[in-house]
Amino acid sequence: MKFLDEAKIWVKAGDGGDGVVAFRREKYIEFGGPDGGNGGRGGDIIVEAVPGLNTLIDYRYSQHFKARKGGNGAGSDRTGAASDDVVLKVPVGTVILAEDKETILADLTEAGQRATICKGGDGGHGNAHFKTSTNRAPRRADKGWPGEERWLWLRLKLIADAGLLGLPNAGKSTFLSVASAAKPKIADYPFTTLNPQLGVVRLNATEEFVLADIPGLIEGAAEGAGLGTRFLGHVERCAVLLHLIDGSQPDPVGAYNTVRAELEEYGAGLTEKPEIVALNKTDAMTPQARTSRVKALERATGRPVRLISGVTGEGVQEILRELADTVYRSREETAEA
Ligand SMILES: Nc1nc2c(ncn2[C@@H]2O[C@H](COP(=O)(O)OP(=O)(O)OP(=O)(O)O)[C@@H](O)[C@H]2O)c(=O)[nH]1
Ligand SMILES: [Mg+2]
Repeated sequence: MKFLDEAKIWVKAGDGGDGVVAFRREKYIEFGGPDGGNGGRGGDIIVEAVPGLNTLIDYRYSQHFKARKGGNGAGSDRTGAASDDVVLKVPVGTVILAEDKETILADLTEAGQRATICKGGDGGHGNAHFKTSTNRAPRRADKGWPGEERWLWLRLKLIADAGLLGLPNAGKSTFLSVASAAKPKIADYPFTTLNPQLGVVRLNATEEFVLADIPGLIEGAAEGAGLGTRFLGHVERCAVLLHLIDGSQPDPVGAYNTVRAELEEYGAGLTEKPEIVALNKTDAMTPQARTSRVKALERATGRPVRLISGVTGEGVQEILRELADTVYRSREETAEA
């Protein structure tokens, strides 16, 4: 299935049905009063997060959604039928933004969560409604009220507990493939990963968390170089970031700083998130390189640096444990807040 994490759509709620002018006409009853009914309500536009969807691709092909007009009123005080709401199904994690792409109308983070984005118009009053002691035969009936309409942006921010970061080729997808059952594409060229991928990491029968792999970042990503930073939206909700650095390359500190500078440029609080730093591909390093590169990285980052290898599995279980503990701690903090 193709992946799409942004879509612009136009929605319009149903107009209200019109009220009518009608008078009671029956044999033997003279001057039967007004009995024109009200119009029915137009349908709302509702957006609902549903499980099992993980892309907005459906909204690439179909971009206009309209709810039907409410039924018109009728004689004998009959109200028009309300029309059905239109429910747009989106993946869990979808943010609904106004046309300015900034104003958040709704953030659907749980399956089943719904938001009414446009309200249907009320039906117009029929002439029965305008009857008064001084005007017993009103000829006034109102048209239905228009339904709201607007342009919307749908933006998917995947819900993952932990996110993988690093330059292209750092070994992010390899790590995801050994930590979970996910089967991301892996290759020795940059930008192998073109779309975010999620995997469920199962530590044991009761402990699991969701890990996200996103395309690699390069210098200038925030200005659009490489695949840019747009995929960072998918790690915005993560409790912890795992920053992987290719230890088989000579300048791990430069690699670390490049990625951090892009996070800084992107904003959204990513640099304040808990980060675990790991020097990857230890299997491809000499013992001297291991020692000197870890030392250099620890000095530059001011924190401990893990040594791992996605290929041999060295250090992988330990780091998954550490990620899980950070995720649980953050879940507890959110629960308390
Ligand atoms: N020796 C060694 N090679 C590794 C290790 N992990 C990944 N690689 C290799 O490094 C290359 C890149 O790996 P990927 O997992 O595709 O890297 P990535 O970070 O997902 O790259 P992008 O998707 O392009 O950002 C592949 O050739 C992998 O086989 C490791 O632990 N040791
Ligand atoms: Mg990859």
